[in-house]
Amino acid sequence: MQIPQLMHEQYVQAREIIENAEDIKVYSHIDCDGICSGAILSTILDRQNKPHEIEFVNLDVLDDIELTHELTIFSDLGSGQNITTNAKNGQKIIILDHHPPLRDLDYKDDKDYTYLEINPLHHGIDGSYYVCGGGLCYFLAKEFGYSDLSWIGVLSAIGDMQNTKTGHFEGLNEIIQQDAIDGGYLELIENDLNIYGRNTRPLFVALSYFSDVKLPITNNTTETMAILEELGIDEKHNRKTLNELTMEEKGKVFQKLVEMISKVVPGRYVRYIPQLIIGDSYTFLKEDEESFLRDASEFSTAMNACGRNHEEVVAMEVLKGDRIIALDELESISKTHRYNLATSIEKVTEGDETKIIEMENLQYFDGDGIKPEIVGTVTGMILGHCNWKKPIIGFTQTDNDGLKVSLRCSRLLSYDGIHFGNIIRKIASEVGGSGGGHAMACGAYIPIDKKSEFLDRFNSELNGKLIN
Ligand SMILES: [Mn+2]
Repeated sequence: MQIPQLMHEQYVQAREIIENAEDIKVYSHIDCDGICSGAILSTILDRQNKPHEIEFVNLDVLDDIELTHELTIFSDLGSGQNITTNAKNGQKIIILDHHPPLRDLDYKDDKDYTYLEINPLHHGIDGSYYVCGGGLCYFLAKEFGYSDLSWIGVLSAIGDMQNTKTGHFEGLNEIIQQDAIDGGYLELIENDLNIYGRNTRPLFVALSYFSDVKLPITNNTTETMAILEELGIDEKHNRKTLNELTMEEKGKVFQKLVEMISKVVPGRYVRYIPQLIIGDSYTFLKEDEESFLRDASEFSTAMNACGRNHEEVVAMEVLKGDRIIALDELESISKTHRYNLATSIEKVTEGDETKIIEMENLQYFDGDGIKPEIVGTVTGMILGHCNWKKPIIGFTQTDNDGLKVSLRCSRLLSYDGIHFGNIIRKIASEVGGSGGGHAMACGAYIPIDKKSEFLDRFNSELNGKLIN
């Protein structure tokens, strides 16, 4: 895939607008993709000697926002919000977003302010799998000649789960990936053994987090150690990481996992097993060998940890190159974040067995006291403690007396064609809330008194759709 001609012309225009602006504000989203977008834009502006303000925000603060600068740039958000309501004569707006746009490509015509929206969906390019916010910002950087930022574009796409459908990057993401490889920033190993924590977690720990299917090794390091011993890998449990394994050793682990998973999944799921444990791995070659920044998945987790704790600027400074002060802060934020996750998970899984309630087609828990920002991550981690054949839904109360709902499920269910993001959007709106997201990781906000109606409707919606 190439950048369409019209889209390329938009990038040329965006560059001109930026070169001619002196008073600039950037709004970006609070997740890994948004933080990467902000870091790329901020680097462009620094290199162009353009003083600028940058703010990471939730989508809900954007509607009818007051524009207070000569040029306002929105990245990884803006397309779906009413950001032009208060645009004044002579102001300039640039949007770089991959979410469904409210406004058409010709919206800019006959306005007394400058409006430029770069959105792949205006050009027939899928924004879920072919390019995300950070990628769109990278192409702007490339227009300025800053191809060295390609690796941040790759990181944003990992964080945005753009490769979940096929396990590989496609479309415009493939161009970014190639730029990063050509520049010597990225090593891509296709069809590598894909287990989270390849660089920092001892393999026996990393394997114990396997939760797409409940295996003997799930949450059981005694069992993972026994298996590695059986395979003749890391026999002394000397905390070898996946990265330190030879290809032959990785092959043995792969075989063993296939064998274990085959025993517990129904026949129709067997063909999806390799997808669960094989995938492309991404290594950032400029990072220290032992650093958690070296593996793209681990790097993106750290970015998200910052987003969940309103420390996006720390994450952005690390991306922009500060590997001293900001990196220290990033490590301490990640550590606190992991502690908060662990204590939240304990609350739900330990002691009273009845906290995870199973219905016919789903299971749920009340995460009272769990911060809304982390309930999604917690829900995903609880999947390893319950029935993988059904989705798990976590609830927690928000500040304004609503309920935040998070859903996670085994990747096997999404490979089988269920898109929970679409289902949760429908059910949430039926009970007066709103929601959406990915096939296997999504969420919603609903009125607090609608919880049981939401659960009943969701449960019926899934009739006949899950594994029996
Ligand atoms: Mn995004």
